[in-house]
Amino acid sequence: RMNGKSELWDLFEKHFPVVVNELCTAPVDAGTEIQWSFDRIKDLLEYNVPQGKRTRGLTVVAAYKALAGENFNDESLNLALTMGWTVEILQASFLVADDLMDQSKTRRGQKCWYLKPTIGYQAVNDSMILESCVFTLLRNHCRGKAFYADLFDLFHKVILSTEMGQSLDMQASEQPTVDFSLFTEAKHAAIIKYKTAYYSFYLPVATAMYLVGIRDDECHTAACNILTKIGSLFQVQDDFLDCYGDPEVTGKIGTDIEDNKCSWLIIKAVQLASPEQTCALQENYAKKNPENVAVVKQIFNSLGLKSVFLKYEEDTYKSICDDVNNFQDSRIPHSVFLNLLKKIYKRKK
Ligand code: GPP
Ligand code: MG
Ligand code: MG
Ligand code: MG
Repeated sequence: RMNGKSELWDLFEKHFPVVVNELCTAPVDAGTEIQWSFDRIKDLLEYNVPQGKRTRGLTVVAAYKALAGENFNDESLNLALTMGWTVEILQASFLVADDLMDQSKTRRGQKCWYLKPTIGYQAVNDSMILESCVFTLLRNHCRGKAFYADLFDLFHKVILSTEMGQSLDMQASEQPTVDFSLFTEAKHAAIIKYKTAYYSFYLPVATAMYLVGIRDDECHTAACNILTKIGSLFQVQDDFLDCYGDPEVTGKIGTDIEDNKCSWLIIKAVQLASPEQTCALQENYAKKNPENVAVVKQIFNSLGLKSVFLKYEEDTYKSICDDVNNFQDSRIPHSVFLNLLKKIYKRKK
């Protein structure tokens, strides 16, 4: 394909309006007033859900295809497509709230939802609406099926993990003063595993596992260990791209330095900095002024953080490949993990 997109992408693309239609069709007895609210949800979904890379949603469908074997049929493929968009809607719910909390300006190449003139703090409610849409879709499509309770528990647990990770992330950054002693590797590892890895990598694959009836703890734990490792690498890349990514490509402008984030880059910088550089970092981190941000970026550059990151990315990639090779359960082909890993390795967006 010239545009690098797949048949799966087309199939998934076509399914989005089906999901929107389902979520935005008012019951026949709904009054005209609440009809307005349904129309608004349509705008909310169309602005915030389909513009991303769709990695999480496509992963549900690709993993379902890889795992289904003889269970594969059009009806269950349709369910996998719906669950793929369910995960993308959950992601949108997190991003709408995250951009407000991080005071970001752009997302996926457009203005953040909360910055739209008619939205503002309504974004809080809109994030909650998006989360409710997740459970509407689960109920509409899975109620009465053997895996309903498993999926319900999975989504609920993963949402709470993400929220706990987000609160660790916010707690570390909302300190009244800059205190790098709070930014430890262990804290960073917990932040990224909880705020990103579970929902971005374990959730899509676990959803596919439950859809095909793989529900034992041993298999879920083993898969989760590898998938959260991939997810943690993904968030380290996100931390790196916050400073070194091209906003034209990532679709977002970094805010980690301004926001006093416990990011991979600042942890590495503090480890490598001279006492003078540490002082300068302390004076210039967590300030909105572009001149302060520039000083921080200059120190990052002079410490060679780009190559430190590239080495980390390569070493982690290899270590995850070893983990996949040691993964024994034949119900999950190694390609499920390796395709994800390949997709994110050396990513620019
Ligand atoms: C990514 O952090 C983590 C999330 C988007 C999860 C948010 C969770 C909530 C419960 C709201 P980030 O701020 O580094 O992402 P980005 O760089 O995309 O803004
Ligand atoms: Mg953010
Ligand atoms: Mg954030
Ligand atoms: Mg980020």
